[in-house]
Amino acid sequence: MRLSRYFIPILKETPAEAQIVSHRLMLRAGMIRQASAGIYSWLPLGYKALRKIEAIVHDEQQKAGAIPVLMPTIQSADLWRESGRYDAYGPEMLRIKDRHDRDMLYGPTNEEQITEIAGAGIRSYRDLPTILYHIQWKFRDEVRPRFGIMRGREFLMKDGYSFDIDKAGATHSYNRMFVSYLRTFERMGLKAVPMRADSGPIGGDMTHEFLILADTGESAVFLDSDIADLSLGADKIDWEDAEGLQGIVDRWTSAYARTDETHEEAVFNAEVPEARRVTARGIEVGHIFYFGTKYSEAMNAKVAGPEGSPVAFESGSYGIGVSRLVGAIIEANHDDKGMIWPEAVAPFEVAVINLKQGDAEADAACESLYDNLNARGFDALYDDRNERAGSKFATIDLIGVPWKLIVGPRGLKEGVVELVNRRTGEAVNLSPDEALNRLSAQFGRA
Ligand code: 5CA
Repeated sequence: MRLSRYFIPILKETPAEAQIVSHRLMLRAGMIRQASAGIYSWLPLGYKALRKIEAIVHDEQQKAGAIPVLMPTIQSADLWRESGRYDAYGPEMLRIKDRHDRDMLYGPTNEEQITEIAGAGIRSYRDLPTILYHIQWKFRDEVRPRFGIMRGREFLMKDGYSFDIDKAGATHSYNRMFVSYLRTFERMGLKAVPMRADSGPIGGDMTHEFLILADTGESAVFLDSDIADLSLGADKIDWEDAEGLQGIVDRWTSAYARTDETHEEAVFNAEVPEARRVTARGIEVGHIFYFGTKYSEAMNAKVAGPEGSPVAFESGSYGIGVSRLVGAIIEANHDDKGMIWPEAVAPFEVAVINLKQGDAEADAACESLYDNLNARGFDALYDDRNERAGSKFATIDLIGVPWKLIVGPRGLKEGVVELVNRRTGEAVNLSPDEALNRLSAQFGRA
């Protein structure tokens, strides 16, 4: 993309209404624009970040065995009457009437919709497990939408739902999603800690929230520092190996990690040595939940069991806050100049900065680098504007491009361009070819 032709409506002033850094930076960098309270348009740069995050979520869901579908945003109230949640949901649900005076709603989640689909379509226990998911917009009429897209009223969620014949199968599905979430967040360059969540009226201990530690998080969290040091790494996962997955889940749930909803001070103090006790704040980016036959019983969604008689599905639901992740990643990756995108989710991976636009040699070198980056599969941004160098750096650093290729007449005389890392500030002079090869190696695109 050529910056001169792109649409990044950058704000000069820091918007007064934004209380947290991710909201401020997203507004300043022209990533989003508020349409009404808690409802945002995604402008080109924000939309690009959102799509990158979405692509990783899709990929990791499917690797773990989940199948993508797409359900509507508008649902029939009758479905929700079957589960009993139409009345129970309260004012957070946006209720709509169509022209025939039928009650409709803008979906806040899709348990009912998917249970109806599974009940109608899955015939035999032999077809299980089945995990279906979609990435779709949700609406919740939050009392206090705030922090930009972090707590919106309209937001993008990945919600998945598992269908099994018994508790053992449902546990395997739950563990698949648990491990898939660890991989998903790690791949985005995030440290997300699974924490025991509040299981509410359903009971049981199979519900976890995944939180990113950040000072601006909405939840207070209490954890054993040991868990923050865990990482999954690039180990190949055998998704069919129920015991192996259980082992990973056990390892990640053995140390104390809870939000204020489930925190017990006495247990914390007894289980965790003082030096390892961490009290912090966190942003909830995922929530997984086993709920057994709650919806399948209520909605009569059954499958032929091994003895032939119909058995209600054992299910769980698995959410990821896809749009919230954009904000969460910025909260965890920024400095006083702006955002610092992790390479895996960076809207632009490399910026070519022309220090002297209009200089024949500098222009030609930049065009060539830009073409080569595109040919090698990079998401490259060429700052070809007629601006001072300082203003170009300010823009590129604000939008957090992880690598800069700085090109000017002086360097070109020596045959070099400067390759600079946004996070470390480390800079090296290299020939254009060497710089391209260095980047290809860095991104594994050699
Ligand atoms: N049905 C279940 C799982 S599919 C469910 O809806 N869970 S949830 O309520 O926890 O939402 C899943 C994720 O969506 C949360 O972990 C959070 O990351 C994100 N989320 C929830 N509410 C909002 C909101 N108002 N704005 C942005 N993201 C949100």
